[in-house]
Amino acid sequence: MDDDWFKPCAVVPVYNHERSLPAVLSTLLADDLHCILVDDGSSAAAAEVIDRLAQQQSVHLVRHAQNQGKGAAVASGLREAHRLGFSHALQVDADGQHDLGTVPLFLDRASQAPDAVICGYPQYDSSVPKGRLYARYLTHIWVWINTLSLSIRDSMCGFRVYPLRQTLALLDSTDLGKRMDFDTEILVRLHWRQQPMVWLPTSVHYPADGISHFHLWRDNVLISSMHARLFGGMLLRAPKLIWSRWHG
Ligand SMILES: Nc1nc2c(ncn2[C@@H]2O[C@H](COP(=O)(O)OP(=O)(O)OP(=O)(O)O)[C@@H](O)[C@H]2O)c(=O)[nH]1
Ligand SMILES: [Mg+2]
Repeated sequence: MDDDWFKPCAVVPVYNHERSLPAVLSTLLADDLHCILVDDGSSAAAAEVIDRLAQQQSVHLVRHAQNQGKGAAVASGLREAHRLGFSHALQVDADGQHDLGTVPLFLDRASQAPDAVICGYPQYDSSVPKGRLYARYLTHIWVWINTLSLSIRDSMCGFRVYPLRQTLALLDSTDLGKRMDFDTEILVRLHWRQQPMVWLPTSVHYPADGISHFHLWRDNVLISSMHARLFGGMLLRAPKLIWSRWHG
């Protein structure tokens, strides 16, 4: 892990999650990670907390003057990570839902498979809202169709390690969804590029007083149109996808 070429950092998109962010950040810093916080146009009160946290050593801040969406925030963070010379970025949500005890394992896997995206797939406890759980199945089915494969186990989990060179090559060549459609779209498009992926289970907990900014209507409409767009892309690539399935 301390090889010269392997330089991981963490990228944390933040939109008004100032209550849960301090604990997330201190866990990442305790793991010796540089952290890039992306304030995605948070409220003045949240921005104040973020500013204070960003004064610590090893913390970098990127700020969007206006809210643009989780995808846009992650993309800005990945670009900043690459600019700062990191090789990999662990993307973690700021809402404290993920078990950060597995961060060293995710990084270890990334150092062993440096071209791969290391993806968490969620293990929910009973705190998960059932509606959200069932809605994910619709996305799973679309992802299976749009990749002509079952290999993406979960495309929505906000806990993964991106290899930056390969990921930025994709970001520079395609306009990806800027909101909650991003997490799924980037994995499907990386799969189309035959990017290796490693899957690790990760616990997800919904705290009783947690704040979700998922907009039921807006985000579901965006997610549906993303699946439709990807369906068109899959049809164009179907011969190649089928070929690589049987010969790759
Ligand atoms: N929802 C949302 N989150 C954003 C935005 N910009 C950055 N984020 C961050 O993206 C991460 C995911 O946001 P959440 O609201 O937890 O969305 P989610 O995890 O898909 O939804 P839940 O399952 O309800 O938690 C958090 O770290 C947010 O702070 C935005 O515009 N909207
Ligand atoms: Mg969340």
